[in-house]
Amino acid sequence: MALTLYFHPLSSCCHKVLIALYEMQIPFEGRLLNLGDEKERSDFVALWPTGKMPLLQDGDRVVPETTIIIEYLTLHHASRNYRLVPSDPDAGLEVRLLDRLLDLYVMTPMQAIVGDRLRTEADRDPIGVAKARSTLAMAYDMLEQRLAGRTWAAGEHFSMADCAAAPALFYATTLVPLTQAHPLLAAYFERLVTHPAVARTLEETKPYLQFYPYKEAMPRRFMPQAA
Ligand SMILES: N[C@@H](CCC(=O)N[C@@H](CS)C(=O)NCC(=O)O)C(=O)O
Repeated sequence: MALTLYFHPLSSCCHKVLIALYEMQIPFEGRLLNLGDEKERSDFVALWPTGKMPLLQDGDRVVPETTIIIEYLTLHHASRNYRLVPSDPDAGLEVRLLDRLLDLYVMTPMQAIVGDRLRTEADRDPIGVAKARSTLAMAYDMLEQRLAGRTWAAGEHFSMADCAAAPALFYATTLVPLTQAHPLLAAYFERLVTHPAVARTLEETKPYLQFYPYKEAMPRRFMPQAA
């Protein structure tokens, strides 16, 4: 039975798993979720109570959480040539560390800032947003140091950590831009966005970017009208 991925094309978390699927060349059926639709949301919550996407379904098995989905795909569906989590324990640990750092200190604050903009004025949380911005600045400095001598986030090979990095940085850099203090991170970002599995994901995102609340800060090359 085919793998099914419940996803939305604007969602950074969904991008993380889409990049992994494309990178490992694993066929799947995408099920576009509209969580604004009450019936769709309740059906989805019945499948997975947090209501968070993406969600992978493999026959009767429901696999949640981006990191676990990629670990699962690596274990059960990847060919030996496409391992996004290395089987060597120490190399695997470094990939998992970078994956955590990117999810917790780039993806999460980025989502907090974007989510805040979607609220009504009265419900906004300026202190939370300021904290999220300073977390992003801290994470950029931390990544700048980690990237010394590396091609990809965790070393020489494209890994799960890069699947996390690409969408997180794609949106985060529209909120807190990279500066001259981050030459390694800026060069890494360029490697990421031109990597085929990432470029394909970003290309598929283009038609939806008009709904991104900070679209005015998105570089033109990522927008649909760019040649
Ligand atoms: N830790 C989760 C985070 C998932 C998550 O936050 N998903 C967001 C989209 S990026 C979502 O489902 N948002 C919809 C909502 O919260 O209603 C993972 O890595 O899978």
